[in-house]
Amino acid sequence: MTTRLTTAQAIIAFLKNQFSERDGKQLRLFEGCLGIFGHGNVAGIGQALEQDPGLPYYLFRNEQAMVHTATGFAKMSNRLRTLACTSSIGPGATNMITGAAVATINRLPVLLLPGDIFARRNVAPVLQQLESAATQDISVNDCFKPVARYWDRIERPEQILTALPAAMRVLTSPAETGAVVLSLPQDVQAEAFDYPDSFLEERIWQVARARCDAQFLQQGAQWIRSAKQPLIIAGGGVIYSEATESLSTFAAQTGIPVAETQAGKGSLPYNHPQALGAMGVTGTPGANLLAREADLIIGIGTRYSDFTTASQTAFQNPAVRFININVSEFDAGKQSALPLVGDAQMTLKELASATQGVKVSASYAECVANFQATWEKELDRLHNLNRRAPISQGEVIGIVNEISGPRDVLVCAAGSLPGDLHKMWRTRDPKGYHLEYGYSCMGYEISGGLGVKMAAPDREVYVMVGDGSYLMMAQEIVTALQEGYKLNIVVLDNHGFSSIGGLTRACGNRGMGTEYRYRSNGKLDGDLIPVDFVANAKSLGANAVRAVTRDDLQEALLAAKKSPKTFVVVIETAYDQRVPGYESWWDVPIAEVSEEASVRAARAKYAEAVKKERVF
Ligand SMILES: Cc1ncc(C[n+]2csc(CCOP(=O)(O)OP(=O)(O)O)c2C)c(N)n1
Ligand SMILES: [Mg+2]
Repeated sequence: MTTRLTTAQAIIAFLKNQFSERDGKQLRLFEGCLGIFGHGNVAGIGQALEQDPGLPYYLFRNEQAMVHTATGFAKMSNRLRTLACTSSIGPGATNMITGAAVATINRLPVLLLPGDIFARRNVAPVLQQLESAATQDISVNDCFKPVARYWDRIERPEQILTALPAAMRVLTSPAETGAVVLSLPQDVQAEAFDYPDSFLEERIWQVARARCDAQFLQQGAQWIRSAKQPLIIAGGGVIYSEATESLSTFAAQTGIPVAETQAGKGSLPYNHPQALGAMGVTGTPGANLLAREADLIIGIGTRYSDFTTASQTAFQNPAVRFININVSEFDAGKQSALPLVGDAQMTLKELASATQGVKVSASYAECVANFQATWEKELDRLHNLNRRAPISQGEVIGIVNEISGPRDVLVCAAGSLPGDLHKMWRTRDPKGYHLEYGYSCMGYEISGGLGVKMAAPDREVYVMVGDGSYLMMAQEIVTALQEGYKLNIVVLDNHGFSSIGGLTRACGNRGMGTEYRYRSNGKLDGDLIPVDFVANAKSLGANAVRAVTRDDLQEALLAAKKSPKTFVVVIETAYDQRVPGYESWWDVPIAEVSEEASVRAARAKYAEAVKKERVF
């Protein structure tokens, strides 16, 4: 039996019938399709979506942003469901490339359906077509290739019979997932074919809990037994695998302390006895000092980014060894580790039974407890840093943290906030801390936050966003209002790039181009440019207020909590009242020669620091 459908109609009919299943729990793989129509998709995918409301359609304002929303949705759903994204050809398509990179780098599933130039070719060059004198087999959509985990161009309607299942396999594979791109030539979208009915039936994609090699597991248990100062680094994989309880049990049973990466934050509640806080460049003193001395690092679901390894200076014990628990063989092999290639939850359970009776020394346990207590005191100091307007970013974080509920979600991505949040946010729920820090993409905050809210409408979502990121991408506030998804957005206005301004000064420079100032006498160092973020947010339809003091901020956040619609709180923060770094370093190469003495001094310090970088 077959049904005659256009390629686009068949794609939509197929997508609405896909499910994921893990631990016996079934979810619709695609909760909807986000999009912006143009001539490259409106008559194909657009026609199919209008005809078949089985896959709900959400109109967005910017294609990059809609991919962020899909990514936020997938991350909040522990990669068990996502959203599809449709764009027109040309600029609509290439606007999604940054979004695809975010998804792939963070190992999060999104399905992108960019329109493409005619497969038929006779009318080329069509509007928005990139031409090549060397081949007719190229379009701007080829730019997706390096940022996609699966990329395909559908030049005949029957190709989706094999392309779609391949795409679904990648999306639902914990080890391979990322952006999947199916390029859809405008003419092929509208072409009809007799699709077998079996192709369009419900399919359930089982998400496996892979077990690691039994012998490797025994070897890992042996290494743990003989370790004197072991440390766990918990990455995003712990949370995606829903392994937080297994980790909590394993840490409590063995006494091994746990440091968290940005994606792994929330693996343990902040007050768990083995929780050491944040690892790496944006880390806490306890995590970084113990990492430096550790003889065994157990990395779970981490990709060991330079922020985690402090540019490979974090682990200084000459005898340090690594055990990596990871679904991806690629990540498991990093740091020359003993690779336990398997699901985090499953492997942690097996490791817990293989290490029965193992316990860290009393002095090591005491050291962990002391670090915890000292850090709580430091947090109190940071929460009360300035007390006068403009208040510090740390104070804003403390107040938002206090007012948010235990199940609410904090969303952030770029600027100086991620580093401060990583250290300071007291996470109480495994899904309570949502940082896009694989790509740290300015503009993810509000659009990604919308995806979080779509995935968990029963939780309050707190988007913390710098003025720079807000100015880059705030337009999805309109989409949030359109769909009735309420966001609490806190805009921290420090008149520019506090993060990069600090960085360039640390490199011996004077901060050129990192503050929002008028050009004056040929330089960008005139008066500050006043931007009325409250008026801006109101003009989009949101509720918005300006807070100046700590009390204002508290009051505004309480009003936001009660508000049924998206609420924006704008607060000016001190540009240079910053949370310091603790016991870590980040490799940002400094000019080897310069006329500036300050740059030469910074270079000399850099040349010393870089010597600590290790190759494993
Ligand atoms: C899309 C994008 N462009 C550039 C950067 C580099 N970058 C990182 S932080 C930053 C400044 C962010 O400014 P703001 O949002 O105001 O945060 P602040 O640094 O003031 O905390 C820039 C330009 C980036 N991460 N993403
Ligand atoms: Mg700023």
